Amino acid sequence: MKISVVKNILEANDRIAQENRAIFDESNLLVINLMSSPGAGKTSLLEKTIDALKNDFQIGVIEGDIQSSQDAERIARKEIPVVQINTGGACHLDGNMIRDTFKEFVFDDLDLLVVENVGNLVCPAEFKVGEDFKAMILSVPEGEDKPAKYPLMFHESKVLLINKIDLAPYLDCSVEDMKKEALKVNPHLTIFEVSCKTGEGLDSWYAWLKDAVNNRKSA
Ligand SMILES: Nc1nc2c(ncn2[C@@H]2O[C@H](COP(=O)(O)OP(=O)(O)OP(=O)(O)O)[C@@H](O)[C@H]2O)c(=O)[nH]1
Ligand SMILES: [Mg+2]
Ligand SMILES: [Zn+2]
Repeated sequence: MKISVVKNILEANDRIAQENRAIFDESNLLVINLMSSPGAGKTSLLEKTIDALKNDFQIGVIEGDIQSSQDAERIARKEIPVVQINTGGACHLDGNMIRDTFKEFVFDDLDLLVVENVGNLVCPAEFKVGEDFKAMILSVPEGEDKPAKYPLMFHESKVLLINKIDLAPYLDCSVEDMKKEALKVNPHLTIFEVSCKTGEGLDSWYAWLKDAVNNRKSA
């Protein structure tokens, strides 16, 4: 009985996500659902990515947090459209919450919409919001055992950014092993090794993302 209740919630959410998707499709908008545990660097990656690509594309951001608007304030400094969702306790975003932000955006004016999910390595991976794909960050201090212990997010993501590689020399953690462990869970992952602090590795991510936005626009 319990299992069927959970299944119904996920099925209902999938339907709403599909409706969101149809609306994004009308504007050929690339939508990324960005996930990670708290503090892995989602907002830092967004700040860097906006700086690098804001002359090429119109970017919008939806910030999801349990409480506070600090992340939205960081993004608003970049002078791009941003909406903060406060889930008031819920530890992930769902399709309905995303839909509630639609009145704040003009999607025809955007090329890329990034949804920064609530910091949580578990259930955000279960809920679609209408995204083209999920991307996740694993930061070096979290350790190389995370893909094996929290496999769903790695399994559901198309892109993995291994962030904070600048810290690797100070930790007993090998970026190579992190990569290997992630690929064991999902051999199809596209992986970038980056530091949002030093900027190392970010150029390949920007180039990949530019292609993804352009492909979406011409689809
Ligand atoms: N050394 C180092 N620190 C980083 C790097 N990227 C982010 N940080 C720091 O990590 C902390 C958390 O970064 P955020 O970007 O706020 O992380 P987040 O995933 O958005 O956090 P939540 O939204 O709270 O889940 C901040 O103090 C950042 O400055 C990095 O590549 N190297
Ligand atoms: Mg954040
Ligand atoms: Zn949750």
